[in-house]
Amino acid sequence: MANNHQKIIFSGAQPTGSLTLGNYIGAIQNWKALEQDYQCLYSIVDLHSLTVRQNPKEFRETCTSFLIQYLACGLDPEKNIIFFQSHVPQHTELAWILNCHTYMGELNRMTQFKEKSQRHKDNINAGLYTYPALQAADILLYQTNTVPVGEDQKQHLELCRDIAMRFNQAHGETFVVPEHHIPKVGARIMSLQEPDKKMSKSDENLNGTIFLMDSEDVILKKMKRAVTDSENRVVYSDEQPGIKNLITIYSTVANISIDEVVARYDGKGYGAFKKELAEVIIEALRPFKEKYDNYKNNMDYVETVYKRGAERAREIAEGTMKDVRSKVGLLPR
Ligand code: AQP
Repeated sequence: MANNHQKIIFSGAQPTGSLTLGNYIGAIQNWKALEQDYQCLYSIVDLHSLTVRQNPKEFRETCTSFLIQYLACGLDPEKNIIFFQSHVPQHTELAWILNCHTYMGELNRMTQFKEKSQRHKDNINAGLYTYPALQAADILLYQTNTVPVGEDQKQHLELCRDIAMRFNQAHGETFVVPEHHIPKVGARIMSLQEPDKKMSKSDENLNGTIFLMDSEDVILKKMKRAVTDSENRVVYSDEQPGIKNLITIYSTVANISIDEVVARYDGKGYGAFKKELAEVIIEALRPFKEKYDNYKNNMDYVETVYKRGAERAREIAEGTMKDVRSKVGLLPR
């Protein structure tokens, strides 16, 4: 359990497809940096993935693979609480109560709902619509102080804060009102094919997304095909969104400033830049791939990690739920 002075961090990713370089740069890379100073909870938010139809067998495999990918990214299960959202039933219990404190007008404004309902016209379900209330429950259950996320989650986080404040006002101080932590560089990694769209796990154009699990050859090919422009100058400018995105990726993965990247490739063409960027990514992902294979061969350990993680998470979550149930007037069990 967190000691009284330790701030709480919560974040998560949906287990659909496989983790992308966007997820890594926008979120997971920062999660790792926080584990020394904070009590961090990192969840695989499997219930959120059910807003899209899943094949049960494949979904179980994807969930397990996500947990292994978290570990392979270097998240330490001793320091952090790593768990599946569905293993902590308090998430859905609180989500219902928060649904009753969320207005339809607010949900109607969520851009992710609008985008996803465009993409899945045959399945615009109520879960997709009320997703932000479940996400608010994920965060508020743990009295989270800070949520490290990519730029795309900012709107949901603002709604989460509004729900927390509304609840506190109606029932008395119950939830910590969380802040978001959005990285200054890399908060929105764009598709390699359509640099005006964010890089996404579920993009049908696979060439737009680099997955952490991609082989070296695939990374090189995707990078070579990345959309740029005819300028052939490595310049960080809104006029050149494709190359701007690649410079951002270089800077965050190699951990050097944007200016340094630009200076390094001054006078060199896109060919050399893209090839070396692919090498930087491949190098950075090498330990990830080795660790992934090791964990994959040690499933007993992986199982212990998520079971222990859920136990620790349930203990904290139940503390909050006892208070919430009492505040809204439910009889003690
Ligand atoms: N392109 C991105 N750039 C920076 N950060 C990103 N994140 C996602 N895409 C980018 C951040 O990664 C964390 C986990 O995201 P998620 O699993 O909740 O999924 P998402 O935001 O819905 O991302 P996807 O890849 O687009 O998933 P699908 O295709 O399944 O909907 C979050 O902190 C997010 O900000």
